[in-house]
Amino acid sequence: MTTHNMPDMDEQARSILRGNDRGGYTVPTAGLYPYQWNWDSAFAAWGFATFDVTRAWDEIETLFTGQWDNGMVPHILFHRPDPGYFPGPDVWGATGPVASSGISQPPVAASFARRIYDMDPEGSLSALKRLFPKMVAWHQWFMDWRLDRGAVCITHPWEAGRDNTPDWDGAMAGIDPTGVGEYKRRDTSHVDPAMRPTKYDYDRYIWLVQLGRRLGWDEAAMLEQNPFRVADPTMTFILLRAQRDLAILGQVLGEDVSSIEAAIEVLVVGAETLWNPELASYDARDVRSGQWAGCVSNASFLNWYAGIDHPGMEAQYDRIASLCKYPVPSHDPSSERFDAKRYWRGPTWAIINVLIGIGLEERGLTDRADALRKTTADLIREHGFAEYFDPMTGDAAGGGTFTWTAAVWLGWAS
Ligand code: 2M8
Repeated sequence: MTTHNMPDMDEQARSILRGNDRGGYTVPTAGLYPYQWNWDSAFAAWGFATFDVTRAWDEIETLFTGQWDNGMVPHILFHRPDPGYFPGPDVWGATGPVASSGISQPPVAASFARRIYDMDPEGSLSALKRLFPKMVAWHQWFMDWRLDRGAVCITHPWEAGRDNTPDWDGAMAGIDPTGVGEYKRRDTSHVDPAMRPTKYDYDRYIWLVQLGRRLGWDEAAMLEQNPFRVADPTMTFILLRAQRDLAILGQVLGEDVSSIEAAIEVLVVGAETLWNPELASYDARDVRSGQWAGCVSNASFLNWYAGIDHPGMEAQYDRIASLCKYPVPSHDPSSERFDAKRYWRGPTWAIINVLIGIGLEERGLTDRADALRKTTADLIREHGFAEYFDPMTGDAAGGGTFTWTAAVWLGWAS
């Protein structure tokens, strides 16, 4: 086979972004995910910014057209109906300005806004001015409704973005999905079911959507009645980092950032409530039962990204990284719940690697940061722009031509 006609990796990544562009927003991958997803979009914006800053800001501005009156920015915006995805807008029954889901996702947008601003301050200023108050309102929604001892809680596994991670197994076992009814999944017609969540998981995902809908997506009612409430390292570390980045952007704009600074202090305290001393790691905490998840996940290592540290975390990182060829696995390979190809129960995700890599670098753990960047680049070069990867073999898994993997290539790995 000749390779001289193959477009180079940068060009492949750019053409994935262009190919997944639906006009003002980008789908994660055609077929499997035909809508605008919240954190995928922020990564997409960063990827676009490497060659088209205007398009980058359009992506984030389109995301914020879906913002609710209470500040929440939904995890999916259903701009155009598509029967290829379940559950669609009719199942969610949410009533925002754009048809949407009723839950949110990790708020990485402000952090990528800061990166994009740094790439082109002049070309970014007007969009940044429009977005700043909207980002403040979104972050405040988390502070108002989702804190437990200062850590950020999720009300649905989809909210953390790590859908079927073992982190939620305890809380999921507490849900009795009787009465969920018949429904037809679409994900397993797009990709190998062995790489997706099980029916046990989906029954509970849909049951939680039905509950939220019955409660009118009212946060006060959900706080009272939703059995699923887990303090989550993904949300806590990512919001903490996003608040720090937003405070810096606010200063650039000459805004008063004292309330953001106060929120940072609350979240720093909250992050420490996720330290599980027996596990010697950051962990998820089931707020309803008071139980630890007992899981070292890739989200556990977002502490450096959030600007916090704990003795023992470097050793924990080295242990996990030594257990597979392509770290960072989404679950501890030495655990019996590890499953190398099943989505968030083992596979390596380029988007989490970049966030961990940024944190390692900033913490001065440069050897680890360089090594992680190199193995992530090898993964993508050798196995393609996949949704996720088997951490042992590097095999591509899930969907292909994936937007956020292309964005990570352009922004960091290449
Ligand atoms: C996955 O989640 C969606 C539900 O939101 C799904 O499986 O249908 C997760 O990996 C999530 O983190 C991601 O944002 C989404 C789109 O890439 O897919």
